[in-house]
Amino acid sequence: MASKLEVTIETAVLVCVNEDEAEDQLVEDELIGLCEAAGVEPLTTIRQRLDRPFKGTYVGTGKVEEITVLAQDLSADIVLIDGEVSGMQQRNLEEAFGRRVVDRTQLILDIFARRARTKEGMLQVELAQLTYMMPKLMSVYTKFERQKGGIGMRGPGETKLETDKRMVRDRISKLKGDIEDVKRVRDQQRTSRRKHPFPFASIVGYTSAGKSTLMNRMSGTDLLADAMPFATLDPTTRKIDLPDGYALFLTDTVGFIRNLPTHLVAAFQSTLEEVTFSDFIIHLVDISHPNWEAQCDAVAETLKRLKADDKPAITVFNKIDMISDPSVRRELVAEFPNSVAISATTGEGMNDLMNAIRRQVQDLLGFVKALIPYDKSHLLQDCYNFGRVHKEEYREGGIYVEAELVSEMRHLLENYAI
Ligand SMILES: Nc1nc2c(ncn2[C@@H]2O[C@H](COP(=O)(O)OP(=O)(O)OP(=O)(O)O)[C@@H](O)[C@H]2O)c(=O)[nH]1
Ligand SMILES: [Mg+2]
Repeated sequence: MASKLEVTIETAVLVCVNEDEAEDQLVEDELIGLCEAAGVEPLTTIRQRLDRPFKGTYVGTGKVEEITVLAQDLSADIVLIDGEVSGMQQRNLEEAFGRRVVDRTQLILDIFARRARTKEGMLQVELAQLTYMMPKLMSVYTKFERQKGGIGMRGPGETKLETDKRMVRDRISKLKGDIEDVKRVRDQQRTSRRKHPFPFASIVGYTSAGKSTLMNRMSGTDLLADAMPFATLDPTTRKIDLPDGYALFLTDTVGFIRNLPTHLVAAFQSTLEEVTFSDFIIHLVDISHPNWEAQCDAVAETLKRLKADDKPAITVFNKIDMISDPSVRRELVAEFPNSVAISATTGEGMNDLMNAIRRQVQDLLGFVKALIPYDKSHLLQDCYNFGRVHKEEYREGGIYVEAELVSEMRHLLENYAI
């Protein structure tokens, strides 16, 4: 890991474009949080209220001038735009500002690049970066061609563009191949876990909601939990024992954010599959955050993009230690179906959460009565290992069991069911 001293800090003028005045501070705070995580030092923030960005320069002409002067006065290294900027807009703005322009997607990709530790993480980040940069690259070249275009110049320009395009494309397809290999390993792991018929659940939530803190509390892991956004990149799965002999596999994974870049979701498909393959979802909400409702919406939106929005979900209001008024949590829990309130830090409410999860697991289990032939008696052991056995009797035709089992295990007993 690079030491703090080696990290170069770039200074930035931040540009926030949003419609709703009430959200100004929250939008700015979130961008500042992302800056900290990316090693960017914010100097000042400029705002423009727009319902949609200008086509050519993202912000209006007046704003472009204002930013140019300010960036010059403050000797900012970069101008950071809180949105997705097209290649053409980026080029126009860089020309006007006389300095580099970085957009929100690039900033988030940069944080992911810093956080990536595993091979899978690094491959996914590089793929996301290249697919995001590709069209911008094209736009830069297009301009180059236009400038140098004309008799005698077109050939070399095009050749260089073609070569570079091919190089990026080759690298993208190589990355996709490598990710496919890593994905195969992950699929195998998942299949082998599926042989243990415990249900699967994922903790999802807005970044910094406390997912890793909760995972650490529930499973005794020592995952990095940090106030900075995107502390977690790679998913971790652990078996969790529940009250009354139930159990499940629980995954802590990457956090969501509003306007999560599309390229990131696409490149992180194999990581996010942990969510897609879950039997149910534990949606963790940071109730101490002033914008928690909008954060919930952003999570719901992302789950929809992952086609995981129809899964059963438990809503878990976290950080209740920060809420002094106990009536607030009572009202919330009453208002939201299948919800509990906890503090992952102090452990308050953990019994309620464990019971809610147990109920969810119970819902996934089915009651089975079967007569297992004596030569298949290992199946009885499986029932004990992977479910809940209520009755066991040694009869003439075999072992009679009554048990609660997940569907995979019920399937194994199908032939002997009574
Ligand atoms: N007061 C309080 N702080 C909490 C609680 N749970 C988590 N935190 C803090 O919130 C911050 C984020 O916690 P994490 O567990 O890293 O959150 P995460 O959801 O895993 O975040 P990412 O992996 O970055 O998406 C840390 O500083 C935690 O100490 C809680 O119940 N109460
Ligand atoms: Mg985390």
